[in-house]
Amino acid sequence: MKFSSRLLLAASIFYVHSALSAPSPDPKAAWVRQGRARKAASKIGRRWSNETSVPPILNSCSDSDYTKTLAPKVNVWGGLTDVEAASVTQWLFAQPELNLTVSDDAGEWDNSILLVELMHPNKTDVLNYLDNAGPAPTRFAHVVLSHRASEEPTYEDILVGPINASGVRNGTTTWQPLDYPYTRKTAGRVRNLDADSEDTLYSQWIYKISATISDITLDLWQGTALGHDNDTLSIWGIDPLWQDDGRIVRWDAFWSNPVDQFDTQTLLPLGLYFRSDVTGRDPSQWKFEGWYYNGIFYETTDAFRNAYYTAGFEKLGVNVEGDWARSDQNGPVLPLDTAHPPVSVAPSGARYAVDAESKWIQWMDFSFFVGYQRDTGLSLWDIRYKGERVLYELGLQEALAHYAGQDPLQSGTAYLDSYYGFGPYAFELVKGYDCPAYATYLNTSFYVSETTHTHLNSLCLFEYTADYPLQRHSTSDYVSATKNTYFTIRSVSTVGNYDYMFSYSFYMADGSINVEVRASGYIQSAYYANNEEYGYKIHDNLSGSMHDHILNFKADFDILGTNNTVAVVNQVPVSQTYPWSNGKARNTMKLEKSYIDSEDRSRLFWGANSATQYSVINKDAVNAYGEYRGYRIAPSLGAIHLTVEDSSNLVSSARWANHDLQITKQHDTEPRAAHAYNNQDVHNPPINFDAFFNSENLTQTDLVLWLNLGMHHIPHTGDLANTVFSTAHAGLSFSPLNYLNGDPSRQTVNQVRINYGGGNTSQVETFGQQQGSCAVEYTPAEVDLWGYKGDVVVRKFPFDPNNPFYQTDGIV
Ligand SMILES: *[C@@H]1O[C@H](CO)[C@@H](O)[C@H](O)[C@H]1NC(C)=O
Ligand SMILES: *[C@@H]1O[C@H](CO)[C@@H](O)[C@H](O)[C@H]1NC(C)=O
Ligand SMILES: *[C@@H]1O[C@H](CO)[C@@H](O)[C@H](O)[C@H]1NC(C)=O
Ligand SMILES: *[C@@H]1O[C@H](CO)[C@@H](O)[C@H](O)[C@H]1NC(C)=O
Ligand SMILES: *[C@@H]1O[C@H](CO)[C@@H](O)[C@H](O)[C@H]1NC(C)=O
Ligand SMILES: *[C@@H]1O[C@H](CO)[C@@H](O)[C@H](O)[C@H]1NC(C)=O
Ligand SMILES: *[C@@H]1O[C@H](CO)[C@@H](O)[C@H](O)[C@H]1NC(C)=O
Ligand SMILES: *[C@@H]1O[C@H](CO)[C@@H](O)[C@H](O)[C@H]1NC(C)=O
Ligand SMILES: *[C@@H]1O[C@H](CO)[C@@H](O)[C@H](O)[C@H]1NC(C)=O
Ligand SMILES: *[C@@H]1O[C@H](CO)[C@@H](O)[C@H](O)[C@H]1NC(C)=O
Ligand SMILES: CC(=O)N[C@H]1CO[C@H](CO)[C@@H](O)[C@@H]1O
Ligand SMILES: [Cu+2]
Repeated sequence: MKFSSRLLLAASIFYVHSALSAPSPDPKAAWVRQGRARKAASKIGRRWSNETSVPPILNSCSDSDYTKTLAPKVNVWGGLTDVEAASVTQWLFAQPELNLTVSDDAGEWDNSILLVELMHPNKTDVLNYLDNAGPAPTRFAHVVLSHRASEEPTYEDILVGPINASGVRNGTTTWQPLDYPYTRKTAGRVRNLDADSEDTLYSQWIYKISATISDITLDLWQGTALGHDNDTLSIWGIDPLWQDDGRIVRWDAFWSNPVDQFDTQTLLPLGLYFRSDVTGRDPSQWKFEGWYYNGIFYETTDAFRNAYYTAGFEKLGVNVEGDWARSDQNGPVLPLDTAHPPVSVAPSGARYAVDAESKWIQWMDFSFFVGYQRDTGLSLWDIRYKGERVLYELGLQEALAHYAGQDPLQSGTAYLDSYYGFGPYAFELVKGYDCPAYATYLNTSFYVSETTHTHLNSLCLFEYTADYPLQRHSTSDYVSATKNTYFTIRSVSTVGNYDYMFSYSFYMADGSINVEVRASGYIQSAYYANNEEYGYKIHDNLSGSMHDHILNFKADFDILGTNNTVAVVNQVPVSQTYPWSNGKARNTMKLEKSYIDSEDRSRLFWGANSATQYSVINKDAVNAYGEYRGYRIAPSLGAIHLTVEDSSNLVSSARWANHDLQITKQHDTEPRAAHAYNNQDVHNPPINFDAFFNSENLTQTDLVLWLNLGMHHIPHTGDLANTVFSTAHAGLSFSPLNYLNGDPSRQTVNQVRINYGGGNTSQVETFGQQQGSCAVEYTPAEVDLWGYKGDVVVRKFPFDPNNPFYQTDGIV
């Protein structure tokens, strides 16, 4: 443990004022006075009516002191209740044809339950409920089964329902194969390439191959990978597996083990690779197919061994863990760096309302529901601005990390991370680091092995005031400026070596919504040899393996109704003659306006020089000046697509990755761009995004935008020990376009106009800002991090709601 005592920061108390409305002879004294009074008056847990027009009086410094509210409707994306999940689980075990074994007892030839979660209802039914006072959609559970009691193991998606708050309804609840949301119709089944346990794979295959050259591994690296406690090497390889010509082929590589708790393995490649054909479930039928070392492929172990023991064989160096690979403080302490840096505080407490149980959030003129799923983690639903729905759904679909290299391991790596899932890896946030200390934290849950794991404090909500104003203007007699305050909901998922931070931000100021993703954590590096064309040399024998991160987001816009159109406004250079130009052409520019009318023309790029504006508009909704009301869609940074064309690794499993933005007509049968098991059958994946494009008319109909964000990541020395969020960053912005008749930010009182002249100030206008301020003790700004707990687990079969326990290692 790094901390030797509880972090308690003593008692320097300072006072924060939100604003002053009038000149004060001794402002400091006034802050102190008001601060004390306000603090004494602070209350926890007020209720705020769902009518936004009733302004609550806020005057507390407490952190999670949000206003409690009640969602206007049931959150139909909010997940199963504990009772529902337990009931469905129990019911599944009672269905003899499913032939299920409890996960803890299941071996690699037994069927088991991988997932029980809420099936998202169809949009058609939800809109009827939200907008037409129809009934709440019938609830179903989405269940994933692992059929391993078979020579041809499969994953199987099924639907179980109807269910209600009491759970399954004996007699009426049934299960059915689920394939309506997938483009491939195989009764919800997709083959399972991972049915054999790691134990079998390693003990019966990988370690046996490693043993055939343990003399060489000892000689090269003073280590072995044999499955013994004293192993200092590990072996692992490509994802997805090669799936060509009906064969399943692995490439594996040797890596050094970390020598301490730091997760350094992906920085310690050793440069030796082997190929094996592992088609089928019988290891005796698997075939070893060769070694690759320093640019040479050896078809047999004998060939490799003979070469190795031949004089002149070049033995390459080792990557050795050191402080360069550890994320702790390292190097001389910078001037004054031990002093505490500035912190942000919320002197009036939270200015938002939350229904924590329903996960419905209201901030200023925005409101939305929060959804959460195993595959994709956080999603936002029914996002409204000034009472009107702007987006029905906004959320991650898939995250791809596509590597390249001269070696087969980097060349063969193209992680599709929803296979691992963003939900299970959204760990507890670090207060004061991942989010401001005063943020509100919510839990998220996911199902694994007949339990529900809850990641405590894994979503955060907070307001933040940017370090630059939203608006300002100076003249010779006044200056005006407006604070730039926004609201963010955030989660972080650590999928293996990488940490992805997802932030959705709302700007009261102008009504815009931003989507941001940042990446940190450990890179997957390459062995240096021969990889010059695929990265920089970043350590002794290490190459920063080039890769593209591409993350696909679904944005189901509904601008003033579901019938929308995508408008394109292109700024072009022209040579134009005007009635007043003496017959001479003037070199100038103008706008070319058009619409995306068909799925035949809806797979798009942002365009050169940022000269193309895309927006979602409603041709049946014009503003006071006759322009169509809409939202503009623009990249703010790193809105990129995959460099690799027709990837040999991915084949048809990530056809969403090669454009910047793509538009389809909304269908309940096309809810997601990718399936968690697309990597199990890349030639014929459960969801092939190409199949969404079938020439449908996109004029004034319900549209979905599929938007890619990412980074072309060529790691350099600064990626060691970890990639940093500041540069590995991408974002999109959705902003009102002729949507309102003016700039809505003029509504905020958090602006000032100062009239001045002749060296004097004659007026400070603060528009009725709360003079309120409160004493902020330093301690609450610095969180007590000894409350960090990890996951809490509740057993579902048998259902044992009263005995939760803490566990962090049973996560699949
Ligand atoms: C507020 O809640 C009440 C009671 O739940 C409901 O009748 C009313 O329609 C809601 N108002 C809005 C604006 O959602
Ligand atoms: C049920 O699964 C077991 C393994 O758990 C298997 O041995 C058995 O053959 C299966 N029964 C049927 C009817 O498929
Ligand atoms: C959702 O819509 C699809 C496609 O229309 C349909 O097959 C399916 O039964 C619907 N699901 C529910 C729960 O109504
Ligand atoms: C669930 O449905 C069953 C059967 O229709 C009904 O008896 C029960 O009251 C319902 N439970 C709830 C909480 O609505
Ligand atoms: C439904 O059946 C299960 C056993 O299959 C039983 O444990 C449960 O109590 C029943 N539920 C209802 C509401 O009858
Ligand atoms: C590692 O342990 C195995 C048995 O557990 C032993 O045979 C072997 O000699 C050990 N290797 C080294 C390098 O110590
Ligand atoms: C998160 O879970 C913990 C433990 O179950 C609970 O005490 C806490 O109230 C939950 N937080 C919220 C915001 O629901
Ligand atoms: C959308 O447009 C279609 C075709 O013009 C029309 O039939 C439908 O009623 C419209 N839908 C809505 C919700 O306005
Ligand atoms: C799409 O539908 C609109 C309105 O129904 C029609 O005017 C237009 O010609 C259609 N576009 C295409 C490409 O078929
Ligand atoms: C500004 O204030 C000073 C000092 O109070 C005063 O002497 C001067 O006349 C003022 N000037 C104007 C233009 O009001
Ligand atoms: C090719 C290369 O740069 N090899 C280096 C590997 O690392 C050792 C030190 O660990 C160096 O001595 C080698 O030159
Ligand atoms: Cu990266």
